[in-house]
Amino acid sequence: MTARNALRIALVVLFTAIPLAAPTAALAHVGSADVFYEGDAGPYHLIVTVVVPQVIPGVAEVQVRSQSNDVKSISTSVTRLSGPGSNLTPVPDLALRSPIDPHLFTSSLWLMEYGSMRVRLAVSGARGGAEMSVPVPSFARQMLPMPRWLGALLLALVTGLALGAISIIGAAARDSKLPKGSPVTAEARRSGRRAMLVAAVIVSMVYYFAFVWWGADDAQFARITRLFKPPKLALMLDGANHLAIRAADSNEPVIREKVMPQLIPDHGHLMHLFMVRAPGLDRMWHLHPEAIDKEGAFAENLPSIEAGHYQVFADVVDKSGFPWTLVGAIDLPQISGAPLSGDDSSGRAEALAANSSGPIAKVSESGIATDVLADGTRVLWRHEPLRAKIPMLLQFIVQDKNGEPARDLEPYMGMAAHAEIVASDLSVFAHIHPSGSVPMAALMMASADAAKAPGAIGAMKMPAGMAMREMAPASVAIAPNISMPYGFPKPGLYRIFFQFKRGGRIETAVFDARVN
Ligand SMILES: [Cu+2]
Repeated sequence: MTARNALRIALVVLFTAIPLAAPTAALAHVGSADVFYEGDAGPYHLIVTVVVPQVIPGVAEVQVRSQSNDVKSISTSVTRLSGPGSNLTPVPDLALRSPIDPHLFTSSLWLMEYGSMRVRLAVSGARGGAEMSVPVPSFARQMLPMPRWLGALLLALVTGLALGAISIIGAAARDSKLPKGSPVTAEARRSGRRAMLVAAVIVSMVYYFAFVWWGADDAQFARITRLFKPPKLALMLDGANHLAIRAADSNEPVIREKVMPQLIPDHGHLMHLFMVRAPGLDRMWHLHPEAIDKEGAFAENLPSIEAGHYQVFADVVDKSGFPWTLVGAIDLPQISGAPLSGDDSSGRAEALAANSSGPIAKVSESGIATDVLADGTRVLWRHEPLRAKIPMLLQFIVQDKNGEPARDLEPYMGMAAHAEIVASDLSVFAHIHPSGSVPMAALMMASADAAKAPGAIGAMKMPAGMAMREMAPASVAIAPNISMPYGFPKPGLYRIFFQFKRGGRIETAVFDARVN
């Protein structure tokens, strides 16, 4: 397989230079594969973006922005997030400091394996050395098709090679026993033809097995690529408000057999279920179904929900720390259920005019959008011009009804805030926090491991905005300025549901964004 892999890598290198067709939907959030993270490596506050490749093996681009002037150098490496090999650090790559912006460091890392990986950063600077790990789900988003011209070229080369080999063997058998300068005898000609026949049979066999091998490898790669498409949800309303939730039978068996039965809690819940009414995105429910068996089936007693067609996203994290978003849809009648309780929440807004070309409501010229909630709470969203594929900080400010900074914010499921970002055509769904797009469960695995890893310098600090319930009582003060690192994956219209907890109540502000 080494030669084959070498060929595949060579082809990957060749093809990544060729512009690709529109990327297909990918999980770990739907259609939003890149990783955004904000946190501390020891004394250094960093914002990290990992642009993941379309195919594996492939090159991930790592960008690190330091908030202080005292970072001297950053080196990066990739290991598994957990399990065998997770503590074996390969030789790190020194990240390049941008000549234009001394706070910006970049490096390119090969992602060779599928699954739950992490990028390790070793920082050195005026305040000593420190380490940080950023979990990165590694998966192929698509199979690169072989261009016809390349297939034809390779076939021509291979045929020429085969014919050349056969004729060389034939000529050798015909001429090698003849004395120098003597004419070719009939006997020599016959032995030449025999040798060519034997050579043809051997070469055909070699080629046959090579093609079988190629086909099997290709099918395996296709299977893995398919596996990492967002799995489908099977949703069924049984009874007045009882929603049964499980992975659909049409998924790869791995999803039902390995992923769903072995989930780990993220923000204290095994599943975060987001139901968004389509096409207007005017109602959003963020619920936490209970696991009802060990096979990965879940159920939720729905609250009162208005009738409509709902797009459903279920965020789960498997035991390797890999985040999956299962996707489904269901038509619901008017449902009357229990009031929301616990961490469950909902948001509502005017329908999003999906194809409106005019300015989007609530986004003012100055780049500050304001949403005033029912109780007078004001939420401001300050943003730079919104451009696709550019890492940015989404900055939110929560104010009381008098416009003063809110002083009574509490952690909501351990975080300062949560934001769900949905594209108007539902092709993108991302669930982010002040620490970024990485699930908290994976972060905990990465930081727990880094703290106990031999040679770890300095204790891991908590990622930005993270306040674990175990460590922080609900009364922990949360600053009213909350920022989240994110990059919109493509141009278009998006709706952002910004969720936070204030005075014991979970609130949801809604913002619309046109990304160019
Ligand atoms: Cu969240």
